[in-house]
Amino acid sequence: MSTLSRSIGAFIAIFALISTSAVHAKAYKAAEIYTKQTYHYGRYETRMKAAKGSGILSTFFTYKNGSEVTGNTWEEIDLEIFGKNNATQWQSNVIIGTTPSLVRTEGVHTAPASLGDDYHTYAIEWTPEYIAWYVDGDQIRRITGGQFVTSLVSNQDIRFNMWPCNVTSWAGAFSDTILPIYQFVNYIEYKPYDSITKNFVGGGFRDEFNGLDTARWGIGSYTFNDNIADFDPANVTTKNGTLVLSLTKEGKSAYTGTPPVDTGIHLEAENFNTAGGSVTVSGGVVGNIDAGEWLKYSNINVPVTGTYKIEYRVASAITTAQFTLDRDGVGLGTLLVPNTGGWGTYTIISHNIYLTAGVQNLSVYANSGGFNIDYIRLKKI
Ligand SMILES: [Ca+2]
Ligand SMILES: [Ca+2]
Repeated sequence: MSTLSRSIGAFIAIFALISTSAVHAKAYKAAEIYTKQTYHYGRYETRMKAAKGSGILSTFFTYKNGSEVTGNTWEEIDLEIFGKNNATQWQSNVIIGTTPSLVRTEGVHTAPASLGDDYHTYAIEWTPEYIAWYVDGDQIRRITGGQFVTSLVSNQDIRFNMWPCNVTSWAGAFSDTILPIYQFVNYIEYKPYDSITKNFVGGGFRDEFNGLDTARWGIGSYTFNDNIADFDPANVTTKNGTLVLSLTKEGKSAYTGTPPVDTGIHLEAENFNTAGGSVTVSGGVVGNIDAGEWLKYSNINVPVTGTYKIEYRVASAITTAQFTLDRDGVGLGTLLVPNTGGWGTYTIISHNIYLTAGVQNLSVYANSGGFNIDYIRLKKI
């Protein structure tokens, strides 16, 4: 967001050359990581559990390093979850312009439930044609064309941070009685965009945060005017395949507990590992699925044993489509796909399936063809 960005500029310009003594200037310690490499058009997906509390932001964004230098073009795409109001709101932004004259488009979105109670899937799609934000597979905002799309021409790095903001009119008033608090991140996945096929393709990366890969990630060690805390490397930790960003009082330790288990799984249907038959992928969905064809998702790690609600976002213009979910070749449950009113009219259908913990292969097998599928999401109930 704007305030962060404005302030980052001021800070980096002034403090980049100053020793780490500046890091210990504030009474609170927050956390940030950023990729050392930069990326371009693609799909950026993460699953994270935001921190709750007024004045707090849990973020996932892309940023052109050096945007903050006066005279440079600013390029940034944000997804920022407010801790205020029980972490039910978040903001989408694109920031462009020539520093310090920035131009922003900001959207504030309300989620159906707190984003601080559980992990959710967040995705940013950045292409030459559009920028879109998704939560749990559902598109929440899309900008098609115009200056906010066409001005993003440079590579950007990927960042996560969690911090307390002193702009109370925007983030709410911070009180240190809520400390310590944490943002938990299960993974980040980047898939580049193929501008010819207009699909997101291989060649990116997925980081499960089984430890912090310091070849990939830099750790924030700075602050800026609107940040009530310093970014302190000590407050970036990983445990059990989870990145933890801590916000603490100075002198207190980072998270020492066991991170909450992420009992949700998000599968974009088009991300199948193998397909049987001649299905097609276009616009982020799989179509032309005929009877006997299937989509296989390999090495899915079911975190705990139990009953999962499994949801499928599907479309069909006929009444006979039907598929079976199978695990390593054994059928688990069959669903009829209703006529949703057209091939481009999507609805979510679901069933409850008992799954045992462990790594397994899940497949969607078309007993009867004639449906399109966008995503599959699993959540333990
Ligand atoms: Ca993980
Ligand atoms: Ca999809």
